[in-house]
Amino acid sequence: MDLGQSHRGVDMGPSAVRYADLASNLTALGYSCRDSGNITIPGRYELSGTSLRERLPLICEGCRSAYKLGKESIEAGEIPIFLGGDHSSSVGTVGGVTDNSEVGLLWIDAHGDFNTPETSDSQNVHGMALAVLLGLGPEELVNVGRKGPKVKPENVVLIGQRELDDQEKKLIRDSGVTIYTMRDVDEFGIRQVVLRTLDKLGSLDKLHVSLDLDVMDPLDAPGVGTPSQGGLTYREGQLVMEMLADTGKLHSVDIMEINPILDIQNRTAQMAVNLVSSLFGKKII
Ligand code: 4U7
Ligand code: MN
Ligand code: MN
Ligand code: MN
Repeated sequence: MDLGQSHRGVDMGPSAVRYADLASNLTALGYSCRDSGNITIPGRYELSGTSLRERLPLICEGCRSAYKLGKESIEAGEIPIFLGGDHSSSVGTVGGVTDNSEVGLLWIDAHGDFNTPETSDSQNVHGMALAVLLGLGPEELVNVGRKGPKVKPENVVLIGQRELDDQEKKLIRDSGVTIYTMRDVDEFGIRQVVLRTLDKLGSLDKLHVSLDLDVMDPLDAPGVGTPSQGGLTYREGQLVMEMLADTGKLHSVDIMEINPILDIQNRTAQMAVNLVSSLFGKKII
């Protein structure tokens, strides 16, 4: 899905990640891997405009499909990996994987995605996804899959932010979520940030990782629609994933916002595959 923002091409993210051999990397780690194909959004190419009002019903439709697939995958005992697409898809994916149980949510992103239609200058839904999951924003999106908020603020940790809008900052502060911005990464180091995150979510035995590739430094991961200087280095990203793998609590994963049109030789998709491999337990030695 590319409806949650304004650059075309992010709907090709899943193809780029498949091309970078996600499936065979997981198989090499000893997993069996099932690709359930793409979610199509009927009517997407007949859209005439870009207004939120016009796009919202289609975004809800896509999120409902993702919700259903996520719920079914969890019920089948799998660890679903959702390939975006823009980050608005996570309204569906996170909803689906939290249908049966309480799950800790890690939102790893250059941005907070905590806007509402009232605070957002861009009106892009990918910048509202986390707020929606906490119950703020358009009612039809908040109620995708099941009514109301999908996660509790005390179960949410954001990591890697460096670009927050003014009103968004206030919403984040008032919400009760935990946030470790790039300043925290600079001051404490990424290892300490992950340790504190795991401590905060320590009472939960399931973790959903929502990875927006724009959290990485755009010099390493140029294939994203909203790049932001000063991101995580490749090694920092790898350590986050390795430490999360060590918990044995991985429940589900989003790989979001890869735009192959803006990428250089599929570098960002390749990085995503390397990060996911570490998240699934790949070790250097
Ligand atoms: B992403 C932004 F204004 N905050 O709301 C907005 F800076 O999913 C960016 O994290 C949102 O990539 C980025 O449009 C959404 C902007
Ligand atoms: Mn995002
Ligand atoms: Mn982002
Ligand atoms: Mn983005």
